[in-house]
Amino acid sequence: MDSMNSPVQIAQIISSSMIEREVKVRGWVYRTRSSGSIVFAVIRDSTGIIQVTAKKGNLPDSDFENALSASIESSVVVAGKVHEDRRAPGGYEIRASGFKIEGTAAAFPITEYQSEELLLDNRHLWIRSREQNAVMKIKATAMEGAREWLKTNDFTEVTPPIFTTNACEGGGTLFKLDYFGKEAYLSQSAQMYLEALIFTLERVYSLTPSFRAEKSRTPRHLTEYWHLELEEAWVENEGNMEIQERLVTAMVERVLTERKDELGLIKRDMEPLKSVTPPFKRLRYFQAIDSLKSQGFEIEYGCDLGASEERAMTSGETVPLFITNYPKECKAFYMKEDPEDPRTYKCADLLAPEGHGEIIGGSERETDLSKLIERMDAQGIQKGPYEWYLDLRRYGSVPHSGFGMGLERVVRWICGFEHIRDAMPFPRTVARTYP
Ligand code: NSS
Repeated sequence: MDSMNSPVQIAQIISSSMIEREVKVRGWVYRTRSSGSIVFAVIRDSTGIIQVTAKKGNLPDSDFENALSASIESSVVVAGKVHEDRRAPGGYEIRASGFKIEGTAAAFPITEYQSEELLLDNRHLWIRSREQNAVMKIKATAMEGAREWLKTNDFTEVTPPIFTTNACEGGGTLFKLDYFGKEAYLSQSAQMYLEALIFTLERVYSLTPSFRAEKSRTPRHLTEYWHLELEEAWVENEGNMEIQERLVTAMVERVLTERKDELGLIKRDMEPLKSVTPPFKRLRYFQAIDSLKSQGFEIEYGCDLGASEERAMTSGETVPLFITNYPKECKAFYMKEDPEDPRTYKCADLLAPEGHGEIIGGSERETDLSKLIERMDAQGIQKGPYEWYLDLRRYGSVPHSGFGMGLERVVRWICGFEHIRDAMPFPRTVARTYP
């Protein structure tokens, strides 16, 4: 068998007519059954599944015994001829002339109906499922769509640090660590470093893990997530929103073009995604509160929107929605005051439609040094660790804006999942760091 043609991927067999061709595939046993002299084994590889039939007499006896004994998730190398078979998954099967076992699998702990807990405990094995395979491909394609858009729009990718000594998004959600006897933190956001980098590169982005020590056990919070952050010199809040809507659209379009099969496999209705095109709707925070009040929500001006409020704002929508001009008390000190409504900042959160809620937080940045210092003092923020940040306003400051996108929040929406952990191969939540 080793002397045969080089192996092909299962998707190749299914997409191009390889009928009557001798092929070799390498993969894992997805399911198997036998009726005495014939074994039906469905094999999966990274690209799909295909049925292999091994009939006693058509392959060496020892290979037939291999086919008979290969347990679920054993790794195998199979050779044979491709036949059309309407009853087989994908419409083709391989009639085996060789069947080797590479690595035998012990009784697989995951069977058809399992509790969520057991699946999470066995995440290292559950990621082999076809659904998880599809999600990871969708996520990778969304990132590719983003990177391509960023490249064509003159953004330079940069690599900010993860160890930091200042909080970007407030001390309440910082993971503290002992850094050779001094206190340091895991980054919540690369923003401040990106702000420094625009003074040399003008338009920058980074994709890094961000860490939030939030004890929120909700379907949209992770303690570690992938954060796509952009920062743009010479761009004001409106331009920042235009960049967001074009970037999000590019990501969704790329997934719709390249990942139809995967979206189908996870049973995602693709119609709502097709209507994602700029411009996205814009609503001021105060209008949003009025609309929520008229829907019966007990909410007052001055507090951030919660998950149920965000759901109510977007559940009937298919296009994302910007909520702009949050009151200052809701948001971080670095945002730019809106001269037309100084109660508020020139900022926007982008809410994903179909009830998914916030996927991006962004703003124009305050360039007035005295305003920054005033706010830090009022909020009791020690200026020492931020001196370098304040320097950015002292040496050739320019108007600038930026934002951060939670990649798993975006994938959760694109996939139509209830829980954000399904957008991460090894999710980190308040309750879980294993496996
Ligand atoms: O806190 S944010 O709203 N904003 C920032 O961190 C800014 N400093 C980003 C910037 O302007 N460069 O977080 C941004 C996004 C937010 O909209 C979510 O999509 C995501 O980061 N995010 C999270 N995703 C998953 N889990 C958690 N806990 C989480 N927190 C924020």
